[in-house]
Amino acid sequence: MVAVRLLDLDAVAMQRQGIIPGYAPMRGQEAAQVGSAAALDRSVDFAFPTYRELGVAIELGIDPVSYLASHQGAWHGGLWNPAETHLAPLNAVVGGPVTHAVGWAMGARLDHTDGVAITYFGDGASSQGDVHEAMNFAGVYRLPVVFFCQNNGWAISVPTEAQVAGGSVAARAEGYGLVGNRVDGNDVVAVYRATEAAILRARSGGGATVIEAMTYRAGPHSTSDDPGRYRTLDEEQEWLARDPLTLAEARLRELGYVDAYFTGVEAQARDLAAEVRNGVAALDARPGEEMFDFVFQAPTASLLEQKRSWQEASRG
Ligand SMILES: Cc1ncc(C[n+]2csc(CCOP(=O)(O)OP(=O)(O)O)c2C)c(N)n1
Ligand SMILES: [Mg+2]
Repeated sequence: MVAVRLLDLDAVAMQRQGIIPGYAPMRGQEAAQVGSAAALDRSVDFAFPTYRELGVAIELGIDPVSYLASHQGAWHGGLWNPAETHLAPLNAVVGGPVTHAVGWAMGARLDHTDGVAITYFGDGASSQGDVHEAMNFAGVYRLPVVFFCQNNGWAISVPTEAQVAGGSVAARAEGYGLVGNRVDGNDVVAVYRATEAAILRARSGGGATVIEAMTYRAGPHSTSDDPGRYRTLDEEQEWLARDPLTLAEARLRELGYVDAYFTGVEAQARDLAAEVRNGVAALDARPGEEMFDFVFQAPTASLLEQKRSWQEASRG
């Protein structure tokens, strides 16, 4: 979580310094992301992220430079291999990863594997039609899915209260025949336990769970957003008191961890952030052909034609 915090802060700094053109900060959501991803069995389960999932990527062992390559503009969706790492490409379509996860889970069922899909989405995404259809489909077919909603209080400038009728995303689960569970999204252990239980349930044929992790987007929606235009400093500061890193540190200190441990963790995270910064700054543009190469497993005739004409035009 400390490494994720520092990498996230540095990604914002890199955007301000012109090294990367844009970034969606996740500060405040470290416990929700790291705690949930830690519960996955990376050999069989598969995660479907949104555009704000640095913590999930790091916890799943993705090279941070590969993750940030999409923000640097070197590649859309990230430079890691989803098939090997079990993390799907970044998805900036709000609600998009939810349908993909349900489709993947249907495939897992048909292939008789015991893999579970976890899909990340926000409180805002929970209003999308796709998400309702995906939950209903998962309920009807009793699919192995964990619908992991990070309720971070905001969908850009729209507060959750203004768009989640009924006040709870988890409560909707019942209507789809799913189990709903609202957890403290800033408590990494609570998130881990809830996700672990949902995964075990899905793996043993018990169906899908909707987890609503109550957290807060401590920074702006993206590096082009100014939250001062729609929320108060008081609100932001109230959440700072429940910073997931502070809570985790207090818990570890209770267990007997002392200063030397925390300074060691921070030093390691700082070294990593410096290494990642150099790696991101050194990323070259990818060959342009790649925008055609990875659309379909077997390219269509019209795509090949587009590639040919693009090659001709770029030579000219
Ligand atoms: C289908 C679609 N509609 C609208 C957008 C523009 N958009 C990007 S993020 C966002 C808000 C999403 O809020 P939420 O689901 O709560 O996730 P958060 O950004 O808080 O992590 C919107 C409307 C989009 N990317 N895709
Ligand atoms: Mg949100």
